[in-house]
Amino acid sequence: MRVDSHLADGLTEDDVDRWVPTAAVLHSNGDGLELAVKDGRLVGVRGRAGDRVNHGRVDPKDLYGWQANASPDRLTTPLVRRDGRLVEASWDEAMKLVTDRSRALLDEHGPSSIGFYTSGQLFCEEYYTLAAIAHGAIGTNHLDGNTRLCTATAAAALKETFGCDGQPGSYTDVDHADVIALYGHNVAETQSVLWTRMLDRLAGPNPPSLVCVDPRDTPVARAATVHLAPLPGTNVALMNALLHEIIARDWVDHDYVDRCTVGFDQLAALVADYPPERAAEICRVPAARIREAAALLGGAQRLLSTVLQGFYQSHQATAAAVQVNNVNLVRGMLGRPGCGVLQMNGQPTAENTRECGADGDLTGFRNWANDAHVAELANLWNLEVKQIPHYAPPTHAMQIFRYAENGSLRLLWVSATNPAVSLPDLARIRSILSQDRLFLVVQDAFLTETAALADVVLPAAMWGEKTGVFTNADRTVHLSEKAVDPPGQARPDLEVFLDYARRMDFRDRDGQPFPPWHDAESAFEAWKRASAGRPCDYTGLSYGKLRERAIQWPCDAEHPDGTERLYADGKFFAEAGYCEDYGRDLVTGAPADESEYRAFNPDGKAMLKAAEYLPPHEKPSAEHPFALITGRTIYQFHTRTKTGRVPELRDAAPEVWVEMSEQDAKAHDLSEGDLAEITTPRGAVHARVRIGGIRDGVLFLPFHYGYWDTGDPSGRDGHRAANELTVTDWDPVSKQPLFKTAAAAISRAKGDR
Ligand SMILES: Nc1nc2c(c(=O)[nH]1)N[C@H]1C(S)=C(S)[C@@H](COP(=O)(O)OP(=O)(O)OC[C@H]3O[C@@H](n4cnc5c(=O)[nH]c(N)nc54)[C@H](O)[C@@H]3O)O[C@H]1N2
Ligand SMILES: Nc1nc2c(c(=O)[nH]1)N[C@H]1C(S)=C(S)[C@@H](COP(=O)(O)OP(=O)(O)OC[C@H]3O[C@@H](n4cnc5c(=O)[nH]c(N)nc54)[C@H](O)[C@@H]3O)O[C@H]1N2
Ligand SMILES: [Mo]
Repeated sequence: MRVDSHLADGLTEDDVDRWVPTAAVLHSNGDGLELAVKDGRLVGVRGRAGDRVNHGRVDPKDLYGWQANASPDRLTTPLVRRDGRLVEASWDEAMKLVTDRSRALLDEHGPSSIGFYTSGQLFCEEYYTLAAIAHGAIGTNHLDGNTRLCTATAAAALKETFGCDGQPGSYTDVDHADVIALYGHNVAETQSVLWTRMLDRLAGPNPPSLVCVDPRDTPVARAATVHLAPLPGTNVALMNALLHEIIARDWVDHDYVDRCTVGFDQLAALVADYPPERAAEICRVPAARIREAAALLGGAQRLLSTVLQGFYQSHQATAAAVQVNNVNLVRGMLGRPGCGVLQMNGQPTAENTRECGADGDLTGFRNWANDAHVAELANLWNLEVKQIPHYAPPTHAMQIFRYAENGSLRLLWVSATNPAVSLPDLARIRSILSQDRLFLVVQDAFLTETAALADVVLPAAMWGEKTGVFTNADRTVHLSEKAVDPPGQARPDLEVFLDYARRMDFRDRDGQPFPPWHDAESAFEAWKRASAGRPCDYTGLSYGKLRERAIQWPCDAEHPDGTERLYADGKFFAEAGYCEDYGRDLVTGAPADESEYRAFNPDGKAMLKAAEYLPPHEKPSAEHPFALITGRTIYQFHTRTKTGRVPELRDAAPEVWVEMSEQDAKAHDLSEGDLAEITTPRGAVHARVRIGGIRDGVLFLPFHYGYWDTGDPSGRDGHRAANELTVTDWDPVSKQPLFKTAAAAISRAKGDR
């Protein structure tokens, strides 16, 4: 058994005072780790050999990333804006500004003038508390997470197919599958330990076949048996052709389809119109290659499918992701070892944002349109039903920013996310966040591009400095314990939210303080009660039990050791009275109501939903001839607030670049290393050219590079962040923004050569 570890220079394991159990927070894999502590400081990390997820292996970002906690520029005191400048203040002063403004807004404009934009990087206890405060105590519908940019489509695709969020598969499916299909998922760079698990299979006996769908020549594509490189934004056409072949050649498990699903006839009728030749034309992929891929999917005995941002950050995101569910369902490949779907998460704790209802759903995967679910929540919180908004689904992030732009939302509280770099169309986002009439609270560990625009900045304790649980993409729950004290006056997010609730004097129906919990463990116990009887049931877990090992939910009296795979018994969370959502039209996003849902799915089966392909809204043109996509590199995490402060990672990928094919580079007279200007109707970015590794007609920019380390964190004249170029637009079903479809031009930047 290999256990990866890294300790500060000159130290050995003998020097370490304590090892503190935790899990990785720089991706969604949930790798089990232990932090090394010496003299009250973090000095290293090692993998947990017995952990079900990583068996001791550690991703390069996790090996070095812990050093960011000790950065000299951590925020250590609250900051408040005075005469246009951010100056140091006490917690009392800062919180008084926040509570005074909250009270004034509640009195004058009501709860809808207040909104919260949170993260996929806090802990479960923190999201549950924030959901209780926003949806319960304040009664605003405006609470969402950056999970909207990340895994909103995973949740939506699971809801459309299974009636409810909840990952069907398990990572152990990697060990058993004979075909693994990866759709828009560069697992080698974004969940490298999961990739090593796949590499183990490829190097061992009976290696699986790999299908990779990605316009770039990623490490996954290079290892694949069949690599399909479609033009960006054409995933639905490709999926329909794959389903066409599977159905036309009758690679269908009819018994499973009859027993467990509804909608097969409609699906078969729609994909009948998508022979591989039609998709080949749309996607610019050889028809023969599509047939090869279909034959692998159709001949698989144990098929594992994974999906991520190449599908999710696209204009038909949910429609495409649902077709992957359909492939597994028509093949009867679910709920057995090696047969699974992983609608992937991205961020370490995105699963909890979703479960707790901090992201556009109600707590515990409850259905906002089901009055009984809302009443249940009101009873749980001991609040009046009318206190919990349920006139519409909780507001999605792009709409929250729209309300701020319009001026109906006057206080925006941003926690653990950096929208001034990560949202699309940054010039617009900066102008929304810098308005005078918007009171902006930013809770972060660093003075980010977003914090630089705030009225109040609250210094947060990070992972390693606070205790809580979080859940990875295959439902594995880890406990992450406090190892060291936070710097200066930085405080855990949970403490800040509870402090706000106490200062606001929120009360329940009996006049007791709300929320009634007071620390991480009491918040977890409250969350367990909220999850009871729901798909994400945590009632069988406790901090004590999680100290022994990580466990997959649902975990209750019936399943005290957790649950490896959902839907093994062919039963789904899809019964109309139980489901999380009544579903939507995959093309328009129009919601169905309860009676429509019951008519389509009277017995609570899995739903096969079909969708016509629609071309992207912004198509390449004479002026902007390229399809622009954006994404990640293995060494950096998001806006680099952590990885950019760690020399090993910062220097491994120090500056933004643009990838283009050799043929395209030649046609535009660009060579390796040239400084290019990439433009879209929104803005311009300057980046060095890298040639190769991508199909013709497509440009790729990593989105990690913002402005905090450029001398002017405001980014006002910025030409570095990929999101200067992206468009304000989203998938109609999941409302996830389109980071992977825009039309762009490229030319040599002025002054180069
Ligand atoms: N190193 C590193 N790891 C990370 C993160 C990080 O920032 N850095 N972030 C974490 C988070 S939050 C997330 S969400 C995940 C994201 O993990 P991934 O989704 O694996 O990463 P991305 O690079 O965003 O996109 C994946 C691939 O989609 C392809 N793609 C683009 N457009 C299309 C298209 O139209 N169709 C298809 N089929 N493919 C397309 C891109 O070429 C890219 O290789 O990574 C997690 N892990
Ligand atoms: N163009 C383009 N844009 C994208 C994407 C893309 O592929 N292309 N991907 C999208 C995706 S999938 C994602 S997930 C987003 C990520 O976008 P962001 O969420 O904006 O990225 P991060 O840099 O991770 O920001 C997290 C912030 O939380 C802070 N933080 C860390 N831990 C804590 C904590 O415990 N408490 C508090 N209060 N703060 C903490 C960090 O310092 C950091 O500032 O970007 C999205 N934007
Ligand atoms: Mo993400």
